[in-house]
Amino acid sequence: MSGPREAAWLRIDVVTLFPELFDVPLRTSVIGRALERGIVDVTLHDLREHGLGRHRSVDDYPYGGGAGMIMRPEPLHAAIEPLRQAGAQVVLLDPAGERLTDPLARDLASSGRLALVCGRYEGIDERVRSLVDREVSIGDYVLTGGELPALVLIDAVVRLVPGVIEAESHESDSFADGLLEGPQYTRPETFMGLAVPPVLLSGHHGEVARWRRREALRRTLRRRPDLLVDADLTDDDRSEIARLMAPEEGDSDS
Ligand code: 4FD
Repeated sequence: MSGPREAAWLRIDVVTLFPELFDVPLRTSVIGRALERGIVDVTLHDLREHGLGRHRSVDDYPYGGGAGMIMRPEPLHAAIEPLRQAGAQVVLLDPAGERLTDPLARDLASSGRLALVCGRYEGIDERVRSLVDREVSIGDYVLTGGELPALVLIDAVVRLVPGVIEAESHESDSFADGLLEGPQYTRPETFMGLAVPPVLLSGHHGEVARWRRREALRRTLRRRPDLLVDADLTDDDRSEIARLMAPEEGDSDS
């Protein structure tokens, strides 16, 4: 039985011209459940409500000429300022921002209150950057708006809020310790002639843990050796990596 709930662990305000883009993703699955349970709260703010003049205009032509339209600063300022006043950390989704990584997601998840600002058109007036605390990019590609990046950020962050999923599920995530996750299996024991590694059926928890660690190291070494520089590695891990790097050893690309 759930009595009256205290304040959500994380409040997220979203400023967007297309609040409807958030409806289905936020109602579905893990995120939908976290919102329903009140662990997280998301409030959508339609930027059009702060549009200028009879046409509620939010964009204009670029000074100096050029293609496309630029978002004007006044509507964004009007939408953002009350959220900052309320204590939100203000984040602009922008291809030129700091890359969203696992550590950044964990940092944002513990911030208490976020305001996500979604741009559209060919960009935003440069002066809007001085209204935000940080600029975040989900990767090196350009999208038609910041809404999908905001949803990616919300998904990455909400699942890390305590109580949303079992802690074990994200403590073993790829990236949680700076390594890729190794292979995982469920039934059947043999699929298309491919058997589950016997150690996983052995019931030896210690051996299973050691095997998983070795496979995580192997996969990271083969696929993302760049991650090993900053990974949390023990001396045993380092010996294992040396062994995997020796010619003829553990030479599978998985
Ligand atoms: N890679 C990303 C974020 C936003 C976006 C926009 C300035 C363009 C990709 C501000 C320029 C917003 C990303 C909207 N595309 N497009 O995270």
